[in-house]
Amino acid sequence: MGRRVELSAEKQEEADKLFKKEAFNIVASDMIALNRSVSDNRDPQCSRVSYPKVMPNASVVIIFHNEAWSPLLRTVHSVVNRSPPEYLHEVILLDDFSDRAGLGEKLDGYIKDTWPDGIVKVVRAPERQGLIRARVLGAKAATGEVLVFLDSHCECNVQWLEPLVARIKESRSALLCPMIDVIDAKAMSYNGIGAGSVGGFWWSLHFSWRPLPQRERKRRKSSVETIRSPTMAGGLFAADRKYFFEIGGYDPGMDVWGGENLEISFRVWMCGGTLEFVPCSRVGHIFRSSHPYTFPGNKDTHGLNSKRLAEVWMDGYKRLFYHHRRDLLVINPQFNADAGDFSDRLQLRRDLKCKSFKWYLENVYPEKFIPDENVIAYGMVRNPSSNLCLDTLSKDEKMVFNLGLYGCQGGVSSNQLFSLSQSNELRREESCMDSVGGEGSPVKLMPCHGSRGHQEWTYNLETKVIVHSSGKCLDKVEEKNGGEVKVEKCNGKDSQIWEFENYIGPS
Ligand code: UD2
Ligand code: MN
Repeated sequence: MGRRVELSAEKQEEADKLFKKEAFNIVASDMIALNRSVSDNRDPQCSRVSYPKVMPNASVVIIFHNEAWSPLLRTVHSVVNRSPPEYLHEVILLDDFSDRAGLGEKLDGYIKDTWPDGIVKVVRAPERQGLIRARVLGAKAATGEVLVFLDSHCECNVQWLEPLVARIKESRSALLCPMIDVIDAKAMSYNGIGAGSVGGFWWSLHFSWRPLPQRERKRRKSSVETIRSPTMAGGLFAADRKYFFEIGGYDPGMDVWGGENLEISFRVWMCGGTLEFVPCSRVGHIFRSSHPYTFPGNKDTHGLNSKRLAEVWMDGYKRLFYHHRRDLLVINPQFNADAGDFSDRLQLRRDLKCKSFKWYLENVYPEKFIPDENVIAYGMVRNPSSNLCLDTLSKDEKMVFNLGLYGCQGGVSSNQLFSLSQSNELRREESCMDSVGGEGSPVKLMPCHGSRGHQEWTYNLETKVIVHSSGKCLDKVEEKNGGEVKVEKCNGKDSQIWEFENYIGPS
């Protein structure tokens, strides 16, 4: 039933050792039945939905490179066992040139013995493709009406397939994601808590989970209705097979891992389709903290793939990506910033007559904060007497931490990019400067709450002081890199003087 695995001390030791290689607990996984059941954690409303008699059938494409045996086969068993045969056209196991023992003849033999009807097919890539081209190979081999992509370490929950194909029957231009449940990498328990309700992104072009937006709360009439999402995590989704290719499949110039999820998300919205999360379809996934495979040539494939997507889809907003990745801005052989030729993708965008990225931001992701648009000021926030600037000191911005100071970097460090918003927040993408207001209390960066109070700051252009809602002034503590800032009684001294790199003014 998806419960956690308890290991003896001895087995735990072995598991810890292997964890480094696999990035999940393979000892525990090997102890669990390949066809284990999981608890039905859907909204109770879901079991009362009735689906049409006739729905499109699906090819489930599972790509893998050197995946461990038990998670791979548990994925396949869960697909076959929990999909109604009339809608499961085939399962395609696309082997992206694995060289791990057991994934060759042994796998072929197991599949032939277990599913003699041929429902599960193995297709092998002649050389390493990376996950993006591997998925396209799998999709080309598929003949079902719908494509469903899965990672090779998933477990499908009860009735996972029906709501996906039912929605595609209604809307062929919808890309549909099941809700992703977490299979704990250590205990291998199937936990019904997905990380968030919809997908977003950071301007560094990493994916983020977001809470359910207000507008979706309003729009949806019931909890079983699909949720429109600006982006997807990438691995688990369904699409009408023909539509998937009509809108350009994937960018074949993208290597190994990363970026393709945002690329297809922006593309489907901008080119007339939708991206929807399906609450009644749930699939577990083992979230691993590192990649248990090689990156040929040691390339930063996430960076290079993201550069391609920024160049093709983001119009002028690509500047915000390059602010985080100046190293990718110029083609410098030393930094390996050559993302290759993407003229075919630009042509695709023209052929499909896709809308602008500005349209996407305004209509699909209106809550996305744009650091240099509709703001009072942005850029470095500099204390002139010391030439120190406000700086995140590279801390994890999903956490709460004390804001720091660092020598001003002339605009080349994204850690020093701050905005003074129209609602008087001093902020980053998601986090705001926050002070409880007591004299000498430190200033923290924490999630923006949007209701002013501790997060309200006003800038006085004449006196160059930043005044907190408590009436106190932003003050630097010590004149050194890594020093902190605090609020103090306003005194007009040099330590309370701040200049914004770009001042636009209130609108
Ligand atoms: C997430 C996605 C993943 C992909 C990635 C961004 C989820 C749950 N997972 O990372 O699907 O979109 O973000 O690129 O949304 N693989 C190959 N060839 C390779 C490398 C990987 O076939 O060269 C396979 C791998 O065996 C796995 C799948 O691709 O089945 C995804 O790789 P991952 O699980 O390492 O990615 P993940 O979940 O960290
Ligand atoms: Mn994965």
